[in-house]
Amino acid sequence: MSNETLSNLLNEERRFEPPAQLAAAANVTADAYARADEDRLAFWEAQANRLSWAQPWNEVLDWSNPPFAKWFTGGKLNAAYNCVDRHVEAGYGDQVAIHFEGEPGDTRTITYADLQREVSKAANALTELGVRTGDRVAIYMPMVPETVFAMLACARIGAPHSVCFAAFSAEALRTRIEDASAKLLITVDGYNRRGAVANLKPNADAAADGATTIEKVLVVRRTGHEVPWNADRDVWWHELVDRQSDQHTPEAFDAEHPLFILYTSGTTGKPKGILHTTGGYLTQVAYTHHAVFDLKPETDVFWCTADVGWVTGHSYIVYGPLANRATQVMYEGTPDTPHQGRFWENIQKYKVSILYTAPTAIRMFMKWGDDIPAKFDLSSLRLLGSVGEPINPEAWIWYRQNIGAGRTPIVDTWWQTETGGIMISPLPGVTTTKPGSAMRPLPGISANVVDKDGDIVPNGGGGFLVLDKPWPSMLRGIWGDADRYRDTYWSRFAEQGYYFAGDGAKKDNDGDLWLLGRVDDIMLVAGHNISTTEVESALVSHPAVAEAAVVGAKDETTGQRIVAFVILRGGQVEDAALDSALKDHVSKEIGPIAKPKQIQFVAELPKTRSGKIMRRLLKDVAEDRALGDTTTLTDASVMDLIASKLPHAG
Ligand code: 6R9
Repeated sequence: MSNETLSNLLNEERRFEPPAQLAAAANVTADAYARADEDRLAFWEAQANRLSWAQPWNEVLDWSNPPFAKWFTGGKLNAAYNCVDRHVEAGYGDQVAIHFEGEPGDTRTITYADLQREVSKAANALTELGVRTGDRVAIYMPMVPETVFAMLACARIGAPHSVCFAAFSAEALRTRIEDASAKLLITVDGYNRRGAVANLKPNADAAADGATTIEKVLVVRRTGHEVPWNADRDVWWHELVDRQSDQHTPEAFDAEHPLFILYTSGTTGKPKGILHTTGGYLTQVAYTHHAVFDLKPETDVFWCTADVGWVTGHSYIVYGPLANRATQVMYEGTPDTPHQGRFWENIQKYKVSILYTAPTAIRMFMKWGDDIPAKFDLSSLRLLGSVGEPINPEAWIWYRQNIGAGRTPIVDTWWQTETGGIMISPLPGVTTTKPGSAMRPLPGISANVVDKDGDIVPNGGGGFLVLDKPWPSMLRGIWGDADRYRDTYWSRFAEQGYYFAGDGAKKDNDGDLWLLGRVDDIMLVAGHNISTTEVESALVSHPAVAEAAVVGAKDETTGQRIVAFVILRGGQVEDAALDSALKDHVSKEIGPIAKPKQIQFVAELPKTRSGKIMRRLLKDVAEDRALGDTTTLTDASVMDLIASKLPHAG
């Protein structure tokens, strides 16, 4: 990436120091970096000791067969025991684990003692259904507490779970079931979405019909509407689970026992089943949740708005927070049901103190307008987090001003399904933050930016983000495909032995990191590499713009030309004057080379269910071609709307 085109983000001069009060009582202080640098393995050993082990490990890290890591070899533990039972045994059974808020407004309060009973009953039920240690269980569930019970019940008996987003199709579910040869499918009759019932059972049935490995389908009753029923295969959760004993003795499993498989779609080819194991994964998610969110289990209320079917839900709704005895909010529905202030109403109602959400949501709130959050009491908030995409500096500032009252720190956390836990992030009590930067690797984590030859770039340079040392929650492979694991992540910089994350990044003059999006999305305009993130951030820094997605479309003269899809903030009018004002604004912010050739005003952007913009589809539209695979899209009709608005460029 050429430096001249990357000056925009690095001109960001605003700085935010940690609030003194937070810094004074922070869970993790600056010395953690030095301690971890001095002896990385001893550092992670100390973090592993935050958990309860049935048998201690012999070796912290076995890296004798890279890229296949083993952490805490010989150690034994049970993940569900660590997330539930030990808190009850320590006298915290009455502490609320989950405040569940259904979309229609129904609520459930689940204490740690309740959680222990529910997980134990579910574990007994799975055993009765014939699930044994090592068997795979597919979970096709929405945001309801039974999803957490089911995941922990699997962990408790050592049966790796494979959670599949409730919004995925029957076919997507079927391929995931088959790839993992799952024996049991756990699903739900339906769930509430946008004021209506989303019917899940027919999809689950279609997938189970096509997947020969499924023996039984366990069905949670959430909505109570009538569903098709196959008496040979289907079992109601309330009939089977409710009659089980609420006592269950957890067995300790090897630190490297598989905990779960989670599929990432990627852009091409069949989904990759990312494999995570028990000891290292739980160590890193517990530590990072403690360090990055500064959780005080006695007083904080944590809310991660991700879906549990995404890795963020696995690590920061289920395993990290519960290992740390958090009290958290779990919300079933969408942010605009029944009104656009629902998130803020939830925060006010449960006095949420730590909020973890995604840039896509933040930009949507910007679009809806500042007056909506202003109607609610958000004074309980003390820390805000972001994950999923680069956060544009203006969205960062909006978040801090409008949600955090200008006083809460923001932790922009970079990580992946493959990394299992947070890798790059500020520490809220230590780091002076820069809007738009994830700052630096956490204590015990090592990352760098290299050029195409794998040479480390100096401060001020840009290139590819790599992870140059193994970390405890790293993926242990792709389920059933060791070669693909090596090829995908370790072949690009094989000589150096680096893990290639697939993201572009820039190191500023202080050595802090700025993530620039997937390298596949980087545009090449008249010989210049331009990152989509930079142009999008420039557009979002214009007061009329809420959200932008930029793609490089084929162009005869310049190789690629920049096409921008722009969502305006509430009350703005799209006209020719604004069109040229936005082009000039980008030109001024970054340089004439980055000026979009074409701007298209749109109402929505195509996104995956986890909120990432699917630029690939926008590129199809910009290049006037039939759309590629749209199966991971939240709402496929969005593309028709966008395509119908774009004047065909030819
Ligand atoms: C946790 C999660 C991983 C990809 C990752 C990167 C993007 C995530 C980010 C970020 C910039 C951040 N990403 N967090 N980019 N800043 N704070 O999102 O996992 O769904 O596997 O996606 O998301 O491109 O490579 P996953």
